[in-house]
Amino acid sequence: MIDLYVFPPSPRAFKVMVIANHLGIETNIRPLDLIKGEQKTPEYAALNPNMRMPTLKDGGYVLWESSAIAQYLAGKKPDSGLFPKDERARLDVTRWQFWDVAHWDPACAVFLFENVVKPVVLKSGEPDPAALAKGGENFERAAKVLDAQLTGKKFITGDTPTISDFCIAAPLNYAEMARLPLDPCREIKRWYASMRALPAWQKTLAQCALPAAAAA
Ligand SMILES: N[C@@H](CCC(=O)N[C@@H](CS)C(=O)NCC(=O)O)C(=O)O
Repeated sequence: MIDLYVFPPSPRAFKVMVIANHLGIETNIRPLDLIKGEQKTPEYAALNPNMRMPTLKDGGYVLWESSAIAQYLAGKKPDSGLFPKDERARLDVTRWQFWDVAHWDPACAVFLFENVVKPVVLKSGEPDPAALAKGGENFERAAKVLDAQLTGKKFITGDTPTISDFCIAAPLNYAEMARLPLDPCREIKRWYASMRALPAWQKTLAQCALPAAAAA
């Protein structure tokens, strides 16, 4: 069975867990407590030299980076449509995954860190207004692009969800707590609600002990 090393409260853990659940792939969840520093043990560092999660282990095969793990899981069910076979359709999904890593994930991460991790999880201080102002500019710029892309489409690349939808929607579980500035983004809110309604999404929220009520 596939082992997934994850810190379940993290959106990057959620990304890979929800995709596995949506595809009906059974996984062995290996929780790593980042607060206790469990990612820094020599055993884990041997699997993932970044000492970050998530990491996948399938027999002797080890893979880290959540977006690559998403592709690997989708490859186990090639007919699911989550990572299309057609080259251009596949590149469209890959393009949005790169956009996630380059723009969306870092923009959301500032809000998650300043408004959730720092004051609530680490209790290490108040949110930094300068970081939030800069983060806000980056978030609005990226959110505008995503909102426009979703206009007239059910999902990011068309009528059916792909791994890019799962990856990009994952941080929105924290929209309210992290105070993501989503007010002008009607399409993002509509699309996120449809992702959240998926049975696999609800199952994963429960697995990660996140609230089941809509947050965006
Ligand atoms: N680009 C990586 C990012 C992984 C990452 O930064 N994980 C964080 C938690 S969200 C982590 O494990 N941090 C532990 C640490 O910094 O010690 C991915 O998507 O897999």
